[in-house]
Amino acid sequence: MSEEKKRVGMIGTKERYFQPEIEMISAGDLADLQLKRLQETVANCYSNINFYKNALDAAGISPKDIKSLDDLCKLPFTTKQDMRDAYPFDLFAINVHDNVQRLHASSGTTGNATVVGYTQQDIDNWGDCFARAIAQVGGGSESILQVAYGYGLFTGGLGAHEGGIRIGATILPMSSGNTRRQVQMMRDFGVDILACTPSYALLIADTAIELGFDPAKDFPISGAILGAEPCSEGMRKEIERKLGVTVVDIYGLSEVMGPGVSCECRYQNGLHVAEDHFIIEIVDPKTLLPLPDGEWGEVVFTTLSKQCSPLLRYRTRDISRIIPGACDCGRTLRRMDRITGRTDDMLIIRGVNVFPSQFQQVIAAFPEVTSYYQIILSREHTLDKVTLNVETVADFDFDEIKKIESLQHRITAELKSNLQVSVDVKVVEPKSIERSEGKAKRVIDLR
Ligand code: DLL
Repeated sequence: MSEEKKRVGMIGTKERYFQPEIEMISAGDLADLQLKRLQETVANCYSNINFYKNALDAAGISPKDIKSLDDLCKLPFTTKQDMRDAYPFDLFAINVHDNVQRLHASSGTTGNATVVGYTQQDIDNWGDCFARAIAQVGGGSESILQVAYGYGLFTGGLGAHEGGIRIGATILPMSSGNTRRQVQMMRDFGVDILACTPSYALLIADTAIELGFDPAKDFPISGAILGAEPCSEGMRKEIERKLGVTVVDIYGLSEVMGPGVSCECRYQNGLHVAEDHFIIEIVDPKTLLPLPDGEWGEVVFTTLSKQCSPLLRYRTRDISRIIPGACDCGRTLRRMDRITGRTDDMLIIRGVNVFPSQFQQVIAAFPEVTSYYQIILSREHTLDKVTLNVETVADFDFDEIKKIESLQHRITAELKSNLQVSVDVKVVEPKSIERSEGKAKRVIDLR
């Protein structure tokens, strides 16, 4: 095996899902590929989607004006509201009765659902992106992949499933829920790769331990592909320790493609974006001007290969940055940092902007508490009040009031000094915070 391949961590038959022609593409070749695909995408949008024809006409741009990648910033943005307004199929470039193989939709809890269609080619590309993630944790055609993301309109389950098909793994399509059964099959079937949300991976690990197993020793599982919600470094380490796995963070969103838009490599130092399928930009959320590499802002994606639901400059509302420089793994696809929050789940606590994930980072430094936490927002007179419930580890002596008070006091002080916010910290008994089988509900707003 070449030194290069050793560095990217591919061994044996697993080499088959390392695609050096893409994953180690030169900057020049990538720019050529992206420009060609961008031109095709803009032409597809203009000819087949009224919304984009009108938006491009209004901006005075025609597809032939896209002569270089620098012209990207001339294109209009697309927002979630645009997608909602297009419900159900107005942003499709293909008639839903023609080559559209599958529909996915985001939950419509705050308005119409956003609906995305996939042709067979779109699904194959998606599978390709997820398969790269499976390879990152050492998976290959001989793997048994347990998919414990929810199946259905949510893209987690079927996205991971497509990755499993693409790489030729044996797929265990558990979906989420029935956690004891997840543990039993993980053990009995000799699962080596798990795909689910980080909070569910932790629940699976804790359930296995409760049932008397030590998955890190007793189970052959060795890799986990976790995403769909933020996961602090502390929580990642806890899952890695309890399950005996390498965890890679995978990112995606239903509007753009579901899981696989970007994914960490085993160096766990940022998520390599599938730049053959997407152009990433980081923009200032206020001015919407592109920001240089290294600066934090809103993540914007333009799709490059999607046939049914192409998107130009989709504003994700997620906050991240491009990590400057090359990754030690040798891949050249650029890396985005882990998502620190969203422009719209930002909490403003007495004038201070904080993201739920920042609470997670602070409590991760306290060995007395677990990674389960909940932020409760309420109103006292006219002021917002924030209570942070944190749960102690099982061997914490919960009868010692002094110990509880001291812990509460220390966490409160740490939050104050790190985040400049005053929070009522409430230490609660083990297992009293509701467990989640999908994305955890971290914030409860009672205001
Ligand atoms: O969560 C798709 C997905 C499924 C990604 C499985 C990864 C794994 P949505 O339900 O549309 O799609 O939610 C998308 O979830 O805009 C982020 O705010 C958040 N999110 C997704 N992945 C991550 C991640 C799926 N790795 C929204 N870290 C996105 C932090 C994430 N947040």
